Amino acid sequence: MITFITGNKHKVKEAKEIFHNFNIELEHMDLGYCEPQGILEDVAIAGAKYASSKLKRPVIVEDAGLFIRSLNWFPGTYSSYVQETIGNSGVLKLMRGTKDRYAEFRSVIGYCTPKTEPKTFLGYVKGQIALQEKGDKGFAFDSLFYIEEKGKTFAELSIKEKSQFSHRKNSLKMFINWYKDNYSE
Ligand code: ITT
Repeated sequence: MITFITGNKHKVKEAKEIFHNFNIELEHMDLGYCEPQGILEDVAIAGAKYASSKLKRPVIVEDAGLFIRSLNWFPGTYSSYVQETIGNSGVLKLMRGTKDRYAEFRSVIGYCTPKTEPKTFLGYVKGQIALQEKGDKGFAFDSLFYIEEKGKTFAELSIKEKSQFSHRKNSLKMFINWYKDNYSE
């Protein structure tokens, strides 16, 4: 049994979809802890360590963000603050007239048990910042994140479709593979 610590209900839905095909039980808990600001890996390590020692059980946490190349990879670790302040329309304003619209979503899973040091797993997905928002599924930056091969934004995909190739799918898949190899009971 793994406990996923997050305050974001969308992440829980996506993680459940991804864990669904594997034989690992996932429960969800919101500890409401305050995240330190920093690179994704450090945030995930600190969160996983804190939660596993507090709950005395194995946990995963996730730190994710949107990284836009022409903005020097902003908002990155400031993604949730940017989402809450300027939002998607603010990001579109920052990108006005910009030709290079390459962006990545990155996700780092931090895993920790009370007896072991934290481990991290990084996954990402490549996309483009759309010229305008499209789609009403998903959350946060999803309506801005355009996937060329699909001809759609993340917000035009169902959770099932998004979870086949998302940053979250890629980081969780790495975690699950490692976990199965190391903890196959
Ligand atoms: P927890 O830390 O409690 O898990 P959070 O929402 O604060 O929840 P993060 O710090 O990992 O999560 O994520 C930062 C922000 O990045 C998040 O609030 C969204 O604005 C954005 N984000 C992350 N993954 C996303 C996704 O799949 N689709 C759209 N936006 C995403």
